[in-house]
Amino acid sequence: MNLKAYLEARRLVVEEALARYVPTGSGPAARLQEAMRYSLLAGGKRIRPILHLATVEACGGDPQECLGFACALEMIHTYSLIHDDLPAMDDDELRRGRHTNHVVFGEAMALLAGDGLLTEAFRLIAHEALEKGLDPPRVLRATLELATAAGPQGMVGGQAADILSEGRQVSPETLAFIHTHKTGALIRASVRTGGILAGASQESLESLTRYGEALGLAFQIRDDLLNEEGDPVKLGKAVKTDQARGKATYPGLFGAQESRRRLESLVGEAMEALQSLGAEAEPMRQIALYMARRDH
Ligand code: GRG
Repeated sequence: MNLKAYLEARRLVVEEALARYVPTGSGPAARLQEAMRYSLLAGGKRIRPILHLATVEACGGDPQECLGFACALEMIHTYSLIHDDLPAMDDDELRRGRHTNHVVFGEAMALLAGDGLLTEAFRLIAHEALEKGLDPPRVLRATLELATAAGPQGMVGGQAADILSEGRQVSPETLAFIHTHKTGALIRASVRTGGILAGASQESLESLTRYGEALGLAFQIRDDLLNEEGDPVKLGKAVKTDQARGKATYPGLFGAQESRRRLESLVGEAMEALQSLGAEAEPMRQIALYMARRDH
């Protein structure tokens, strides 16, 4: 299969749905809607919704039914980027090749745009489930999984640990906590919720979990390496910022060579986890291989 064409086709489906689900607003709060759309529709790889839809298909589900859930994942991811870029956090001025949300809309509106996207994500899930008559226990399980991954037991907890570790020498255990929570949790959930909504068996869910966990960590290690040696134009954001801020990173703790070795071995683990799934899981396999070589 041609992964580039697959990713591009899926990206377009997601883009179109996102623009529809978060419409241009009117009235006194129209600026908020504009701020939400500014970051949400600023490009980005859309890897979380694409992973979700690929998993739904690999497990025999209907991706059309899960498009709302896929977009909710991207909305939560975008909220986290807006808040992460704020002066109180990483204080970044460039994201997805354009000025960060607070630079354009001001800090108060950027905070609210993040809040709006996070809340809207869960509203969208409930709305789509009712509208499409989805199986309530599956939707509830997937929603619980997503909320756990995004909240203090997942991404928010990882971000807190990351901030609390800035400028300190961290142990390999703390670094693993930061990576698996800050980035890994939402990627793992993108995969697992696809399986849950598609009605995957317990055995398949266990395989999906191993795949999602390996992929999540691989994604973050690649991100760390790109921050050290990537091209800021391709990345659409500044590089070498981790070291300057005293961030805990994989290459910082283990060196670039060991990071690359670990990345390759995680991709191998992800591929192995999919062995029990059939040909329908080919896009998931290709996405795992892409993780090790992505340049943005
Ligand atoms: C503020 C609650 C809160 C969490 C922030 C996402 C995040 C947690 C921090 C972003 C900082 C960062 C560089 C994390 C590393 C991995 C990551 C999430 C990179 C950005 O995701 P991509 O590469 O971005 O999928 P695009 O723009 O392609 O969507």
